[in-house]
Formats: sequence, structure tokens, C-alpha cells
Amino acid sequence: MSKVLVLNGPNLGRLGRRQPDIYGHTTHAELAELCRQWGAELGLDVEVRQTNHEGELLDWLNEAADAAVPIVLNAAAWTHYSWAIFDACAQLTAPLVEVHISDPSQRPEEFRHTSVVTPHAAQVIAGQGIDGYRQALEALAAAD
Ligand code: CA2
Repeated sequence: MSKVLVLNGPNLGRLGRRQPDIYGHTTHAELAELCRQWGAELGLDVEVRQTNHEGELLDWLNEAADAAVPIVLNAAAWTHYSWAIFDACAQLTAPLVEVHISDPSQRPEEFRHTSVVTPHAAQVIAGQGIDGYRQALEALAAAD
């Protein structure tokens, strides 16, 4: 089975516990299980990771670049300002699908209207809730 990494950035470990009006009721553990199930149905071996530490996400992106592993990335708030993540995404060798649970472009805060990930993404899926992760895995399976 082809390997896919789903990488989630800061505060996404709080999913389902706060701001359900924006991010829904699914917890991160439930999201991880759903991603593994959706992946299995698509013939993908999905591993889900979440971190609140930017250096850890950079290490994972570098690991994925070296192993040419496709990625589903929700870099959360780092999406909007981390040039380190921009540089790490630039050297990926397999497709990257950018996912956001909400649609940052439709939210009132101006800072959410920029993404350092989008220039390196094969596809951007935003505003689809948790289902966006399923759609991202489907896109990667189709590209496989
Ligand atoms: O919509 C998304 O997926 C975001 O990447 C989520 C980020 C936000 O900074 C981006 O603009 C859009 C925030 C993740 C925080 O997630 C929480 C979930 C539940 C409770 C608290 C935070």
C-alpha cells in the first residue's frame, strides 16, 4: 500500500473540544481514525501526526521529502506566515494537498487570506470540514 502522511499543525489537537461552530465536533483522535479508514478504502497506508512545535513539522516535511511520501498538510496558523514551512514545502518531491477545515479566505481576519503552502500545493481543499481530508486522500489516490 502507498504511504501517505497527514500532517496537522498547531492547536488542531484541540479539535472537537473548542470552537465547534468553526471546526466541528470531531476530535483529532477521531479524525486520525477516519483518515486511516478512508485511506484503507483507497488503498493508502495513512499515518496522521499533529504537532504544536514548528521544528517538528519541519522535520516531518524533510523526512517526507527524502522518502518521496505524498502529504496532506493542514499547517493551521503557520500556513499564514511561516517562511520555514514555505521552504520545506518547496523541496517536497511527491504531491502535497493543502487542507483547511474552515475556509480561511472567507474569514474576517486579514492574516488568514495568505498561505505559504498554496504555491507548493497540487490542490487546496478548504471549507469542507473534516470531509476535506477524505477529499485530499482521494486526490492523492487518484494521482498515485
Ligand atoms: O481551517 C483550518 O483548518 C485552519 O487551518 C485552522 C487553523 C487556523 O489558524 C487556520 O486559519 C485555518 C486553527 C487551528 C486551531 O484549531 C482549533 C480547533 C479546535 C479548537 C481550537 C483550535
